[in-house]
Amino acid sequence: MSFHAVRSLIQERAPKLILILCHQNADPDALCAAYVFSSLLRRIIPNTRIEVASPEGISKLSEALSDLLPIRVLTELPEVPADVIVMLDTNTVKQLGPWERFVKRSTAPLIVIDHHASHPETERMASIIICDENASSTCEIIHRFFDELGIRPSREEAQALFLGIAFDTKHFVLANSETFKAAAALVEAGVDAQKILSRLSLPTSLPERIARLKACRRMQLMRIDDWLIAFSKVSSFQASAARALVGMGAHLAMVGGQKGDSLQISIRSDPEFHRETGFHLGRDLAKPLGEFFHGMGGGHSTAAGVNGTGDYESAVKRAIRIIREKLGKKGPPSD
Ligand SMILES: [Mn+2]
Repeated sequence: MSFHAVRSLIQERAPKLILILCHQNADPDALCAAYVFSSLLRRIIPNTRIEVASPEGISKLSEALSDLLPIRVLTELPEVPADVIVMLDTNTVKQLGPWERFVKRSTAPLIVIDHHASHPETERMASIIICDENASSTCEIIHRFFDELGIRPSREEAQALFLGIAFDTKHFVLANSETFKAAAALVEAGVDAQKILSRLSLPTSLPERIARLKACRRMQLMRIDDWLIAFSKVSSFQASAARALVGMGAHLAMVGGQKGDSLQISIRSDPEFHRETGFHLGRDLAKPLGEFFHGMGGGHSTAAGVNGTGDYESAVKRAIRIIREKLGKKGPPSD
């Protein structure tokens, strides 16, 4: 599927309102993709109303980039129904939180553009899916649309695409050759790489530092073969805490948070673990955990998340079982 399919669908439908949705707490990749995709659509259908929306708002870092992203982001759904819905950087409707039901009920065609492993439920719902797991970011996919159309992004568009790509690749650490080609083209289009990269780091807040340190203190460590698996629990900043545990030496870290019955889990692994074992966090761990806890899970090979109903302790037990099974029960587990 390519951008031409998107263009045909939109031209056929002649929509009055196109609604572009980002996941909850929209990160720079989602938001930059939304900005550039909406401005690309404006070139094709200049008189159509296009709105960008993110349930419950965008991330702190995304907010800090607002001077580079001249768009309004709605945190409430528009008062009139959308004729076409676009979901960006979002592989399951669950990531839309309170808007999940709205998207499920809507009869408007759904277009999904994403770089996460696509979810069967999303595949059933979508009219068009442009999903490439090899792309570093949704922004890298959006950048390809310019090539397909034979047009160049403006400096503002190029800056936004560069931001999204740099963010999702952790400053190009996770980039592949295609990513670098895209980055080179964007620099060619006027991006000052150093200046843009400096915009991607925010000082770590005190609550986040505390969460990371608490996660270390509460950590349970286990060893399966030569792999070190860390589990911990904090009430917020689970993703940051999981990253911290991997940074300290865990091959895989799973950090959960529980509010009442609802369970939120972030999982991270280091690239070596994925390379050597083929263990894909999104597919092999987050997805089955999400199903087990009556919620949803998914993500990338080395970063994934789960939302569900249940308690943290049973999630850890379940996760250990899944990891052991997948790693082939090669060696005796130990503390
Ligand atoms: Mn992304």
